[in-house]
Amino acid sequence: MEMTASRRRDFDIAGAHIDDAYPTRGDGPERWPERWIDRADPVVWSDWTPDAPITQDQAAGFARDGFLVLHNLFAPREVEALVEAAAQLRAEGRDRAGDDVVTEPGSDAVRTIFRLEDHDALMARLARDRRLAGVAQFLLGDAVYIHQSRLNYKPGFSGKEFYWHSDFETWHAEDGMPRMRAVSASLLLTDNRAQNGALMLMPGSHRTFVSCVGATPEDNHKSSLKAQTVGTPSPESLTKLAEAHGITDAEGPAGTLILFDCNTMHGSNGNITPFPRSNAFFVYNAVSNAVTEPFAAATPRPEWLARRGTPEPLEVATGALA
Ligand code: 6CS
Ligand code: FE
Repeated sequence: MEMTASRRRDFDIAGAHIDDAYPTRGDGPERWPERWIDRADPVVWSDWTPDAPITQDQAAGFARDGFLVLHNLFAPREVEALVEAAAQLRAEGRDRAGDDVVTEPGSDAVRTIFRLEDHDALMARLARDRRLAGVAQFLLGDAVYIHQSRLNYKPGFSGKEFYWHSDFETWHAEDGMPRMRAVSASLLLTDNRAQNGALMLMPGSHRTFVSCVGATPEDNHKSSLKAQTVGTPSPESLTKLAEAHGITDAEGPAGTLILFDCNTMHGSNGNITPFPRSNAFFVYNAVSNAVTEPFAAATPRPEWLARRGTPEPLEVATGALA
């Protein structure tokens, strides 16, 4: 099927017809105004049973809000080992300065490092842990793999904001993720408070897909990971969503786990406090939802941003990390 530069509608791959349930990033306001599309996918893809890795209330809360904050899942020594591994990765990242190391706008302070499980054994073990991957399998009702992972540092004094966005809108448009069957797990490695740029989420916003205006520029990720502009809702939409759903600060001490649906509207403020805000972030995608061709970009993003090809299901591990 012919793919136009900025967007693709329905298309066939190896005989399987894939339709675009969430068209976005049209060519311009006159031809493609911003629109709200009702979510066409379940939020929790499994029925709860007593052997589920989260309680029935937690599962219901995730379905209702599109996120769940879990405290005290990790022992202090596990958190210490992860903080140490993150510091090591950051030091190496500074020296490595590869494409998969993103710095803060206007400085060389490390903002994000990608593909944690490829660079550190403890992060690879964390990625498979039942408290993350096991919960993701339950929520997504399928075997899972890591679509993307990253260490987010929001340094003290200079950490910049992440503007409001739906991750799925980007993963659908630029990576080719067909449906809303992915969940992010953010493990806090420092205390995250509203004052130092903790994640803000709009509870319930995951049920609305905001189809954004504006075609995807070439190599968009080279700027969007520093400051995202394309694929973000208008101030009018964000106002309506915030008025309807409110805004929750996902705060907690190091070791807190935030799970959020791929389409929950979220963002975070800058950090001018002396206290860094850091988290290890794993995106779990259902094996049956493996990425295809981008739905609204001329070329797919690099592998360090989105795992491509036939996914290898993760084998869930139990027991202490360290
Ligand atoms: O573009 C992405 O894939 C990343 N960007 C943001 C701001 N959140 C999701 C994801 O890690
Ligand atoms: Fe995000």
